[in-house]
Amino acid sequence: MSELRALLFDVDGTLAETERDGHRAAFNQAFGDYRLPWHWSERLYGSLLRITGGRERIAHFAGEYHPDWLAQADAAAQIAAIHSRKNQHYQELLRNGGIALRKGVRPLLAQARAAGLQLGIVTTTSRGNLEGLLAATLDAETRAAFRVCVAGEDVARKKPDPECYELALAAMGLRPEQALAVEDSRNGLLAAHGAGLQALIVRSFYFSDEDFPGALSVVDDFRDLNLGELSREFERLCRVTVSDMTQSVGVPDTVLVQ
Ligand code: XBP
Ligand code: MG
Repeated sequence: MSELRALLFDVDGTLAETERDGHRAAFNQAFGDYRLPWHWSERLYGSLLRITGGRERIAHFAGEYHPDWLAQADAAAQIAAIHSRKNQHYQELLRNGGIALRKGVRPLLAQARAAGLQLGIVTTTSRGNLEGLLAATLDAETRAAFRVCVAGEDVARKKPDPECYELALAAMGLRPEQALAVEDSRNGLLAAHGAGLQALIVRSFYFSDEDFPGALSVVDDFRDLNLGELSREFERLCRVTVSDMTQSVGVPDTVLVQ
């Protein structure tokens, strides 16, 4: 038996519905800026979400649909430039208040803090996007409560690789059986499980029909959650497979927001 000490939140799809009208729209704007005749429809974007990371997603799409373009000598540099432009568009949207937190997120954060749980963020998106979302949606005190934030730049391998969760646990000084991941995607679930964490799934627009084998619980809405019940279920099911590895890993400065 182990006690729940921390909640680790995924961002895209979980804290906010950022993908369809946020990242996707920004990718399309960037394609236009670079005069590429590419357009990611809602449906196509859903299938591209299997590839985590914006640069990786562009490269995968080009390989599938425009292999001649990808064969150019400077394709990697072009992808980096397109991705950077996409993030500028996305962050402008955030500054303009274009993306809200999902309903029920704020009360859950308040309940978790009142219950003495630590909070962390484990995302595949770029750090600037994460900071832009938090700045646009949360007050400074709540932002400061996220002591550990792991972003896409902090890892060598993105979700479904468990590296991001391992890094967060190490930074918080926690063992896997002391933290619960809050995710919306299969890749996120795999990353959490790979690091030995249990995961709560809150279904999002793009993963509404997905199977989530082994999840602690799958709900449609944050407002369906009861933190007390969740903690009890967590503690009942928690595997007691303690890994000392997480306590001996150093904490890179880049992982800490403050
Ligand atoms: C989200 C992602 C990201 C975003 C785009 O993962 O896979 O790639 O779609 O962000 P998570 P970038 O739900 O784990 O946050 O373009 O900055 O990669
Ligand atoms: Mg997600």
